[in-house]
Amino acid sequence: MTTFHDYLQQQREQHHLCPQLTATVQSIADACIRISEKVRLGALSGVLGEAGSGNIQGEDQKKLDVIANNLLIEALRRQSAVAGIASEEEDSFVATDENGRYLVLFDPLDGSSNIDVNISIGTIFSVLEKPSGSLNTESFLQKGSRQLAAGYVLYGPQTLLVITFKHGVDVFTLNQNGEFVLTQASPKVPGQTKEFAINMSNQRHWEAPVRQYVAELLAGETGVRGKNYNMRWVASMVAEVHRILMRGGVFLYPKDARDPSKPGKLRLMYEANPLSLVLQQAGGASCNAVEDMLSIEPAGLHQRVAVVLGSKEEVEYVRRLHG
Ligand code: AHM
Ligand code: MG
Repeated sequence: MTTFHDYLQQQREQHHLCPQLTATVQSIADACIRISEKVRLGALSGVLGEAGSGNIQGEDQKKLDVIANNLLIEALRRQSAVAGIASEEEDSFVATDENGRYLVLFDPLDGSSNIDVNISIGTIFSVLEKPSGSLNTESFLQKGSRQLAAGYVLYGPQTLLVITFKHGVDVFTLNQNGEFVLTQASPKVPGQTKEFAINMSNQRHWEAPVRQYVAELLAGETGVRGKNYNMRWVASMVAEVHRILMRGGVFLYPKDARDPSKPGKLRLMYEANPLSLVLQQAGGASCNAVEDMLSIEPAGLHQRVAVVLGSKEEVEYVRRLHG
C-alpha cells in the first residue's frame, strides 16, 4: 500500500523535487480531505444551498463553494512555502508568506450546479514558481507549460486524487481512514475514441467549425467519420476529465456567441491549464481550438478560454477544422 505521503517522498527522491513543493501539494490534499468530509455529509453538515453572495465573475456562490475556498486558503496560509494564492472565488490574489517559493491557483469546487443534487464535483489545483521580486498579479500570469504540479480531487462515488509533477500521472483513492492510497499508476488516455462531451443546448451559438464537427459525429458510421459516437455531459469538468483519463473521449466548451466579450466559459488559470497538464501528461491533448492550451500567454487571473481536450486524434481533428 502506497499512501500519498509515501508517494510524495518517492517522487521527491526520484525526480529531485523540492521538499517545499511536495509539502505544498500535501497541504492541498489535506484540505481536500476536509472538503470531502463536508461534501459527503451534505445536508447533515448544513453545507448545501446558496451562500447568498456572488464572486467577481458574477456567479452566485453556493455555501460549499465558500467553505471549500476557505478550507484551502486556511491550509495554504499555514504552509510557509506558499507566497500567494489565486482562486475562482477571490477577486484578486491573496498574499501569504512573503518568503514562499510557490503560487497556488485553484477552483475550490468545480461543478457548482451539481453541488445540491449529489452529482460529482471536484477541486482543481495548479502550482507555479513565484518569480523573483514583489508579488503582484503578473507573478501568476505564467503559461500552463510552466506549472510545476497540477491535479484534481474528484468527489464522486469515490473521492479520488489525481496528480502530476510532469513525470506522468497517478491516481489515489481516499480510504476509510481518511488517507489517499495509490490505486492506479500512470493511466494513459487512449488516442482514439467514440465518445464526446459538449453542452448541446448551446449549439445555435457555436461557430461554424464546432457545428461542423458535432454534425459529423452525429452522422455516425455513414458520415465522414465512419463510426457511431456516444455522448456524455456531466456539467462537472473534473468528472468529464476523469472519464477521459480512464477511457478516452473528447470534451469541448467552445467559444460561443452568447457573450462576445468572453472567449469561452471556463477559466484558463485554474481550470483549463491544470486539467490540460494532467491529460497531456497521460498522453492526451488540449487546445483552445487553435493553439496548444499550455502555450497560451495569460492576460488575467480570471481569463476565460475555449477548451477542446481529450484523445489526441479528436483534439487534432477539431484543431484542423479551425485551421
Ligand atoms: P463552475 O466553476 O462555476 O462550476 O463552472 C464550471 C463548470 C464546468 O465544470 C462544466 O464543464 C461547465 O461549467 C458546465 O457548464 P454548463 O452549465 O454550460 O453545462
Ligand atoms: Mg469551475
